[in-house]
Amino acid sequence: MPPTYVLHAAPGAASLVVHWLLLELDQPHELRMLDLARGEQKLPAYLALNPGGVVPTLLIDGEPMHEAAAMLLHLAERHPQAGFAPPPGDRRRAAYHQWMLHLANTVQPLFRAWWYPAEVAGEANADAVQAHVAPRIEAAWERLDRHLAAHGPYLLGADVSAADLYLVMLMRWSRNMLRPAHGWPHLGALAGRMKARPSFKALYEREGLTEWA
Ligand SMILES: N[C@@H](CCC(=O)N[C@@H](CS)C(=O)NCC(=O)O)C(=O)O
Repeated sequence: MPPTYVLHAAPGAASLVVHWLLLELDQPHELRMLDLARGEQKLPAYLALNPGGVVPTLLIDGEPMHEAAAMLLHLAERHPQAGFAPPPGDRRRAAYHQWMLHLANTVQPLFRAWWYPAEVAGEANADAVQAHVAPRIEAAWERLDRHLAAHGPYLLGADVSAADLYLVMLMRWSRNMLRPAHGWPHLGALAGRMKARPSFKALYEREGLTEWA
């Protein structure tokens, strides 16, 4: 029997959070690592699975799915016993959707602009784009930190959810910026707790990561 879940990924990329959730959910899966520097994500066979030419792509029983945030929502709901998503009717459900969508619509696209500034305004304006984006990322950390201070320690309060995994992946992406997210006290504390989970160690081992351990 082929595995139910096959994740097309690259070390530390947006696939990381999906990989992390699969580990947390204890779901058997196959990882197919792509070499982004060599452009494997733009090869025709991969574009047939993910027309955007980006990672991740998750095959579920052979059916491709794209968008990391959608995968988190779907996986957390498909395996409710692990408690990574408040079920329908739960009073925390609105906040869960709010933060998942905030991370997907607001924070992650800022990182896309940070990593690929030429996409926004051409190679000649890459520095200007980064200079403009960095304070917007910092403003996002400020807002999230204030939320955690008032309503934490996790995004939904007392219990961890898929949104926390997502937030910590995005925080990781800021590790080499002038003001990395972990410098905000409540965000730093959240990252510390999430990094202490056995799944984080397994994730790092499997993706061959060392930075920000
Ligand atoms: N919205 C997409 C964005 C995915 C994305 O931008 N992935 C990056 C890595 S973090 C990528 O594949 N970059 C290679 C490229 O754009 O060619 C998602 O969340 O799945």
